[in-house]
Amino acid sequence: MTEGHDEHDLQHHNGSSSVHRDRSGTVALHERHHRETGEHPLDHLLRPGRIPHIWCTGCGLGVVLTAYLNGIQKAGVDLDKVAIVSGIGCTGRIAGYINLDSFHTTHGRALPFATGLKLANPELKVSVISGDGDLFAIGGNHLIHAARRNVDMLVLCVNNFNYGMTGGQVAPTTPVTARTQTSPYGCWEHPFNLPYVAAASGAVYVARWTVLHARRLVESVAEAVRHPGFSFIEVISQCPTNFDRPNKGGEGIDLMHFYEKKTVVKNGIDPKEADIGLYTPIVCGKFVDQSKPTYDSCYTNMCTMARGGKK
Ligand SMILES: Cc1ncc(C[n+]2csc(CCOP(=O)(O)OP(=O)(O)O)c2C)c(N)n1
Ligand code: SF4
Ligand SMILES: [Mg+2]
Repeated sequence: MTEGHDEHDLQHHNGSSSVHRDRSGTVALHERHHRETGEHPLDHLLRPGRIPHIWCTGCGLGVVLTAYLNGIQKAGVDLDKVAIVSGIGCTGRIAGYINLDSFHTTHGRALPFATGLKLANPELKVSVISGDGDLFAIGGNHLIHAARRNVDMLVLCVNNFNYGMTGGQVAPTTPVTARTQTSPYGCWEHPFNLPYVAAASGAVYVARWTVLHARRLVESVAEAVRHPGFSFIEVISQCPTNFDRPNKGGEGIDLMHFYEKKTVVKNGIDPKEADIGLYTPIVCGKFVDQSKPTYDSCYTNMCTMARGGKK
């Protein structure tokens, strides 16, 4: 993928597609629509005008998109009140393919944009969907502070261990010894363990899945969207073009087999035990699920207090 597709870094897609869009959120209606029209049950949530997509053969991002759409429907929230925000990258393209209010913002700035949306309109259910580089390199500062403040939103981070869109540079998630365009002899930097960073920063819901765990990811998205506060889900996904090729990890299907063999689900463990190496076993699961007051509710209370109790 090249960044040439990003001539408009900031785009607002507000649902102008002519595809039938069922706002009721009920699966039964979607299935009937599918039977009657022959469309895929998720077509009403996609923008056919933006297809064909830019993703490479064997990339895991299609699974993430499908799982998110199924999860947000399963959450049972009003789809008119859902806002999706992304930064820049192959992952960031997800926002533009979804036929809901979606914003493709600048690199690393999805979280401040999403925080502003939420504060201006607390009724919104905000989801940020972006890559490991976008959220933990250029946007790392925003990530830790949004988690610390417990802003009510879901952050879905696709970790493919590199900057996929720009040709496969080293990222803060690249495992030690992994070869990338900018670490041709092997990465020697210590990578972040993303669930550990999110949890230590204050996230109230933290989970990790791979693209093989599509059903668990759907459940997790539905649960996290309903969970008040800052929810963080990491999805490990292959990048057969730019990461797995130099590291001889194989094609997309080989990586799916790898996830099948090498992942272990350990719900409830301390996320600091969930480090990842280069093609070493991956611990998945829901690691954190707790409650604390959200930034937006505290802010609203403080405003009420400052007005002498008037709402
Ligand atoms: C301010 C700024 N710096 C750098 C870039 C170039 N850039 C675009 S996407 C990207 C990396 C994306 O990596 P990641 O977030 O991991 O997403 P992926 O493509 O791997 O899904 C970079 C560095 C940019 N668009 N804007
Ligand atoms: S395989 Fe890599 S470069 Fe290709 S679309 Fe997926 S993340 Fe981007
Ligand atoms: Mg990436």
